[in-house]
Amino acid sequence: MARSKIGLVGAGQIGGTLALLVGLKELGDVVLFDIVDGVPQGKSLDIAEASPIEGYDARLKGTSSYEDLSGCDVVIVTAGVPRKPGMSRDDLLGVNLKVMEQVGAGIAKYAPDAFVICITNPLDAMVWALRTASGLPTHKVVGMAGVLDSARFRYFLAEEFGVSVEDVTAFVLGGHGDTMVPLPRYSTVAGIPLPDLVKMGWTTQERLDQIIQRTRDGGAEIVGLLKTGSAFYAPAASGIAMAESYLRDKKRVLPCAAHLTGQYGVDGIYCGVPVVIGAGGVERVVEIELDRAEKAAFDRSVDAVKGLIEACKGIAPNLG
Ligand code: A3D
Repeated sequence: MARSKIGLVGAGQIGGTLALLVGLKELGDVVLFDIVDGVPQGKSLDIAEASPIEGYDARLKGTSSYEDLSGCDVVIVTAGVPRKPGMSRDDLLGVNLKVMEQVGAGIAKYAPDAFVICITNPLDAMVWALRTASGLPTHKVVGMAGVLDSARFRYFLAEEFGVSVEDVTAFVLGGHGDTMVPLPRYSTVAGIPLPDLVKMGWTTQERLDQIIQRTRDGGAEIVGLLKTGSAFYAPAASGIAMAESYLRDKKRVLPCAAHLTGQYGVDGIYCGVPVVIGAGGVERVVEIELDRAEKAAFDRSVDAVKGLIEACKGIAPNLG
């Protein structure tokens, strides 16, 4: 069977890490695309030269030509600019919207059958813009945010409890960023929900609230430490988990920014919800019951996403 072909649009910090992970996991051949000539070519060659040491077989090609995306099974988009200290994700809107229009047109022309994962911020608005600009079916275009947000939550919880990250599951809903909604009652250690762990004396409600806030601020914490650029190792690992679920038809249940058509009372926008990703793309949206407080928090998050999409339509009316 021919190897899968994975297009990575944006060869910056996340794009380069994605290419390395595709190699290490032998997910397929890589086309690394960027508008800055030399960068995708240089990174591809560097990663290819690591393959004899790590023992992976993959062809890697760096390019500035959209034509090279022809026949891609998966395209992961990180093109755009990342945050600098003091910037919110939303500050990136105008610049990255134009990038999504270009990238969407390139995907429509050369890789219309691909499963497309958007990582560019502000995520929930950019995945909407990318889907609209590309015209691809909504179940084939999805945004990465929840996998990263829940990984951060899981890591902090595992640290707090002194248990393996493998045994901690976490559930987050809503938009990426400050309005993200972690759901403690659906987050567990080996199946034991967090509120029960508080009752068992494993932690206190106060500590749990601090961890939730740290999760919400997870991106800013890294931006503040790095001072230039934003997180890239964990975001790349998150994108790869989604790509792998599609390519290997694993049908993993992952929190992703998915196009909603009435689920959770939301219609026509992208928002973070648990979905099943398999060979059919987004095969199912998992809709759980929310209590009153959770629904209110989710609705606030949805309103923030709607505001960003309206701003996009103001800047680029053709996307409306
Ligand atoms: P960076 O290292 O700057 O890479 C972005 C790359 O995009 C650069 O190499 C640019 O040359 C390239 N680029 C710019 N315009 C275009 C274009 N029109 N076509 C093709 N390539 C272009 O950034 P990064 O890799 O650190 O981050 C990439 C994006 O991911 C940013 O928007 C971040 O804010 C976002 N991000 C999202 C998350 C989420 O959880 C959603 C997490 C971390 C970063």
